[in-house]
Amino acid sequence: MEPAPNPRVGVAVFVLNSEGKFIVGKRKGSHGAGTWALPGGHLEYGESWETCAERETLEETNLKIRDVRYLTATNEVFEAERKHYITIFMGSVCEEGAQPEILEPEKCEAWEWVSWEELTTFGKAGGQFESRELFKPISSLFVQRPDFRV
Ligand code: 8DG
Ligand code: MG
Ligand code: MG
Repeated sequence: MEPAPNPRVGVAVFVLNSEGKFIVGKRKGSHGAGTWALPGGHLEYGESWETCAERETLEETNLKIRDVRYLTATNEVFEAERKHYITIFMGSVCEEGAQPEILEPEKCEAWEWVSWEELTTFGKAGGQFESRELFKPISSLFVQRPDFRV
């Protein structure tokens, strides 16, 4: 058997607007395709969590964020893909009225603004977002950090 791969660090970003809504995107082309996730990506060598959050958000949405802060973290093993992630969830705000752009169309189908309450109804029968599936690390956030709120 192949040696076990090392855990990697993912940084996921809640980008909030003045209404307290944040951006979610439909993933494309990599693991979790078709599911909804936050802007974010892999922590690079030497980077702080804050810098990674700013860089990934800018690369993926063209939004400049501020008040970037640590919120919580999860530990997730994707057995089938033999991937293990520590995910650092960061909070931030964007400029009033700013809108996300799809800068990586090969990785993202759409960006949308949702509230925390709406996010928790993704995939729930009978709800407005019934047909939407959450990226697994986000469902894990609900399980591993049940008291967490943005
Ligand atoms: P990069 O090459 O730009 O560095 O990476 P990426 O292509 O943008 O990576 P990604 O898959 O978007 O994010 C890296 C990992 O971070 C992802 O595979 C698992 C973890 N992660 C979570 N939750 C979230 C989330 O809500 N959004 C994103 N984008 N990543 C997340 O655990
Ligand atoms: Mg990225
Ligand atoms: Mg990404």
